[in-house]
Amino acid sequence: MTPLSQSWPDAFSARYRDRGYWRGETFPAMLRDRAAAYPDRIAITDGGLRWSYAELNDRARRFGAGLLALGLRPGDRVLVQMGNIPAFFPAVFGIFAAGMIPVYALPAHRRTEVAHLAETSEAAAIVTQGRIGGFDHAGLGLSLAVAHVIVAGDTPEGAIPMETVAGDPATLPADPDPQSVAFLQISGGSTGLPKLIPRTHDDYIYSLRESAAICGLDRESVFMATLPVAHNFTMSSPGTFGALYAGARVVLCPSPRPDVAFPLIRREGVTITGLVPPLALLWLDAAEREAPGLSSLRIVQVGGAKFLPESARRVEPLLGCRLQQVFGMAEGLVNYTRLDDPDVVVTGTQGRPISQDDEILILDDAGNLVPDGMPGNLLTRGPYTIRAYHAAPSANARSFTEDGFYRTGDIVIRRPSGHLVVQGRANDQINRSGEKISAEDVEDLLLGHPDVFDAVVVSIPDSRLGERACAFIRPKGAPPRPADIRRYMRGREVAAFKIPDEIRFVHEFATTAVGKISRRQLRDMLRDEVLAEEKRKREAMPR
Ligand code: OOB
Repeated sequence: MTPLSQSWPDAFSARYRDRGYWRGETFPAMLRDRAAAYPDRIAITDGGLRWSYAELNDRARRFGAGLLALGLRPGDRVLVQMGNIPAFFPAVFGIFAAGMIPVYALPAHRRTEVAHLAETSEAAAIVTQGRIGGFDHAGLGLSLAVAHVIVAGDTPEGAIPMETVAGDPATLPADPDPQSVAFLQISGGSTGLPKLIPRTHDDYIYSLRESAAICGLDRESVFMATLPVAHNFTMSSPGTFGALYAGARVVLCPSPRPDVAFPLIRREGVTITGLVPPLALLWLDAAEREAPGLSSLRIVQVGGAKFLPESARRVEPLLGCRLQQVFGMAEGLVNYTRLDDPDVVVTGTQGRPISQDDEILILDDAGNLVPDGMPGNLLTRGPYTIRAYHAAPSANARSFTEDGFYRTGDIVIRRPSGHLVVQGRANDQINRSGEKISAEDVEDLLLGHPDVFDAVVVSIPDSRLGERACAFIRPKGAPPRPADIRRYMRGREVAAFKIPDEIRFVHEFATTAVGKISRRQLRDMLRDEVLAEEKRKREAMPR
């Protein structure tokens, strides 16, 4: 097994410890301590079932011991693909308690992505659920090359029902080293399939403890997970883990639709939740039609993709609570607008970093610092930003500078107050409703189609999705139908969000005088063509 590590140079580690960021806390100890401090308070609910902190801790520990009884060993990697169901928490905290490493897949991931994650993490087991939104995840689990497939709920033949994975907590190992890797998150990335992000107990707990403080979470708070629980935003900004850290209650929302989410907020007295911009728009439109009466709600966070000021200004009047913008990344750095920031800052910026020790560099393409107010490439390093991906030497060489700064790929402007305004991406990543799509990954898939000679995928600004993907395809002969291309992609078992929203066929792609053009230039040219065409259409519309 390839060893896992994440380490900072000694001088940095010493500083982060001296300043009280890294306190030697670990996830197994965190849940145990909360269960001891307030055993009877509700930790997790889906609106029906309610687990207290003591019950969640017991379930997690028994499940962790059950993993050991199956023959898994501390250090083993366990893939987790679950939706917003209570079982996610005993699963993940059980894996922690057993000294094993959760690897988080998203519910939208299909065979291509999940098999890639299982393979690169060398997963020994997967914990999943029967179905999410009609898709057979247990079946997907069984098709993978992992030794154990554990399923919450309806369990097909050949898989292990989660409730039967139970052992004696006395067999659990001692708490892990706080500096060791706690889990593997996944990167959005701009090239190929997701990379694995090793986060340590110390660094991640710092980020969620501080996030909980910034959002004013305490034991009376009620955090609702509206977005997928396995995403970094929902997990730690402050997310479900930040809520558990604070001793608050976590409510799991099975669907982000207003007709499901609003009644749950009212019933459970939810005080804070997080959304991506397209969902925020959906909620705002629903609230405009009918006053939602969300009197308990104090904060709606919006992040994952750019939230435009026009929309941001609608949040407080329509939802009756404070807006908080969140600009973060699974690699580390998270920025928040603060609850007491002036309104223009809350609606017009994506926040400022969590930590005094988050170092921010904004550089032009030649690597020179740009002055405040000018757009540039955002680089960062700090007490909870990784220094390397897992087992990815060439990605690491591209994504990190020699002195350990992470190249985020985001173009931002810094205000003199330190608040950042996101302008876009430097590389070819499409941010579709907060789902990150690598243009290269989709082009690779399209090139596998027998009728496709070449393909170029570009992001187009979209009023509903933020950005949508448009594929330009040069066919080998007669162009196939767009529906054939879509069917082909589904057949390749990739996440549905990767299937281009728009497919156009072209005879050839532009070249320069010497007959060559970089894919980057080609994407820019094709995007400009679409934008010019949309502009012509808008202008031709009768007023
Ligand atoms: C969050 O994490 P990831 O890893 O899925 O995606 C990170 C990327 C950023 O590099 C940026 O390109 C984009 O998502 N992004 C935003 C944004 N928040 C994230 N772009 C514009 N405005 C924003 N507010 O998406 C994530 C992780 C933790 C907290 C929140 C979001």
